[in-house]
Amino acid sequence: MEQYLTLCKHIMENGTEKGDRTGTGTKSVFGYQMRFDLAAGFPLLTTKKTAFRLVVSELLWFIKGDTNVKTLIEANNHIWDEWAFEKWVESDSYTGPDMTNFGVRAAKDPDFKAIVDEQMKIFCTKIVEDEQFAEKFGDLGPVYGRQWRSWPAKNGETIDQLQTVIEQIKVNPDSRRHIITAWNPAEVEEMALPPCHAFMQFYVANGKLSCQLYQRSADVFLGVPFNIASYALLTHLIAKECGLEVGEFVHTLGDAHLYANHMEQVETQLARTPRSLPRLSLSDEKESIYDYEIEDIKIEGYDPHPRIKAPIAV
Ligand code: UFP
Repeated sequence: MEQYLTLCKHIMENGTEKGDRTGTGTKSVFGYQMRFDLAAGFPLLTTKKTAFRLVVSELLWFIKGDTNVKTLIEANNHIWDEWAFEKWVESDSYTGPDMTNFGVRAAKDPDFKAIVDEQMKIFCTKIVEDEQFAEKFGDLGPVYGRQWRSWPAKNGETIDQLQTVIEQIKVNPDSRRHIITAWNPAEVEEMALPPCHAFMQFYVANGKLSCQLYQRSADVFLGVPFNIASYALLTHLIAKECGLEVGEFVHTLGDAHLYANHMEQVETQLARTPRSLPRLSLSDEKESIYDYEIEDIKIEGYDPHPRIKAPIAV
């Protein structure tokens, strides 16, 4: 994963200081590309422990077309909590302490963070225990799952982009139209977070399936390691279903940034030496990409350096 460390160094050395929506401040470059040979090992970061189980449960959630955090919370995956929580605390139903700008405030003030954590716990419990609450506040709007599996078409029907791509890879592998886009301009306003990994294309040559992703906005310390693993996994799953080997994952970034409050963590990581990549192990019993459950997808031989904590910008 030298590619990833090179990107971090590149931003540290060449990035422009730039304000951003979250008010945190970043160092940023525009336009960058990394390539990962998926046959050479699974690209899960070894210079810090990265929670593969979260990658798996989130990807299966996308693949199944789900957009409600309930499924993730039940799988003990809390990566989307903040965005659903935000909708709740801004609504009339919320009666707890003031949560205005909770992300930025919690990052600066540990006492306030404890209050946020407590409200977040209440939120997660309600999502799991109260079906109506989950329906109202757990749904993130028409995010990835909806656009991948049921993009609303003009005639009132929906388009299953994922299924179309899989079918086309099987019958027409040479096509240059193996595209899935999550960026739906008509619905961006309704989404809790407009898609960051917005547009992907698949490519078949020499019996191998490759994938290129265009990611418009990339939190290089916290988000990107997940995004790489997620698309590598998606490529493996589609390749398996289509009877192909895996080729490359090409990761193209738009605004690639390091948040101002991640700099120390990045330095820690850059001082570490990468270790050999783990391998992916997929259950042989699943016929279709839609049948996988979390326990069917495992990573083997993963021996990373310890985890590095960093605050997330909401
Ligand atoms: N982000 C990622 N990867 C993701 C994801 C979010 O890096 O998969 F969902 C980061 C990028 C950015 C923030 O720092 O989240 C989104 O903010 P914005 O919409 O302002 O680009």
